[in-house]
Amino acid sequence: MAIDETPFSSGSSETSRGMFCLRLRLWLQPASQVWAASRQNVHKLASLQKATMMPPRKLQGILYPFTDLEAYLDRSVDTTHFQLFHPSVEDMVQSEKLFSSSPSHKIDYYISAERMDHVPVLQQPEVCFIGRSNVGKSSLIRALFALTPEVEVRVSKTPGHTKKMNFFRVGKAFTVVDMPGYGHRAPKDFVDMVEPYLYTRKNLVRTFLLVDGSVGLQKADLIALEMCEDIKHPYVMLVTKIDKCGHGTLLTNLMNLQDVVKTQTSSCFPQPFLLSSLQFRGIHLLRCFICHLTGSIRLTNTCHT
Ligand SMILES: Nc1nc2c(ncn2[C@@H]2O[C@H](COP(=O)(O)OP(=O)(O)OP(=O)(O)O)[C@@H](O)[C@H]2O)c(=O)[nH]1
Ligand SMILES: [Mg+2]
Repeated sequence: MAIDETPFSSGSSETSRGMFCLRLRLWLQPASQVWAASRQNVHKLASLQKATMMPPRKLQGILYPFTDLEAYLDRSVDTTHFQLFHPSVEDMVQSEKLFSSSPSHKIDYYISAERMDHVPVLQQPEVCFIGRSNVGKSSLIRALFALTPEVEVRVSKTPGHTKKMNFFRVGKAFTVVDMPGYGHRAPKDFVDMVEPYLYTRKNLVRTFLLVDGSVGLQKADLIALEMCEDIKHPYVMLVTKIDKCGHGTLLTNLMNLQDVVKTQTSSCFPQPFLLSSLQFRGIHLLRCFICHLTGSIRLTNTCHT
């Protein structure tokens, strides 16, 4: 079945949005009923199938969070970079399957490591999540794995909760690593632990650097950014907790971040990803991006990564 290249281009009519939802439901029907059957107590927005029950405009904001902000931007602002990675919903459906556990594709917590010599040698591509304590790394990983609630990812209001590098296996496809945070109440050996990993990990395909969208870039974030630049390994900025502030604050913080990325970085992907783990906004898009980066899916749309 064919789909529009930009399923929710801004300014699309209610009719086309309605058609889109209908097509999406049709897609999701035959295969997904099987893999959705065993999911109890899963957040209703964790799966695309359930998300499509939302009104079209709301669904658009969940799948492509930037479209919600676009209306508040001056027309003179070039928004190309904010939508470089803009997969079709069909691609998101494919990615969702990778984030769903099955007997032939097990998703599980694998191991925790405190030092580099505890880190397992793995062949599959790996992605890791770094950022200040409390920025929402573990919550984000928990949202990514929400379709497999048996995989326990611990989160806490108290900064400095994650003390070790926690490895999660996604079948044979890739590994996800939750890192301890830096800054306030960071584990003492953060530098001994995380830096060597980032500098030497051979199978690391992407580092995700999280910043809190409700407070914007902090001094500690700029230090982390400098470290990522020094490593010269590709990384991506993720803007978390977008539900916590109004459009004005978020846009100011986002524009400031975009300016820093543009003027001070060379290894950073130009598109920051907007996320709310609480409301599942941007989670489907990020799942798809991870699957794309790790070579786990082939996109139907061309994109510029
Ligand atoms: N409103 C809102 N709160 C969030 C979001 N993501 C995380 N939080 C909250 O932020 C706090 C910290 O979340 P964690 O995921 O534990 O943060 P972390 O980055 O893993 O923290 P450390 O392990 O200490 O480095 C918790 O109280 C979460 O509920 C979000 O998208 N929106
Ligand atoms: Mg954590």
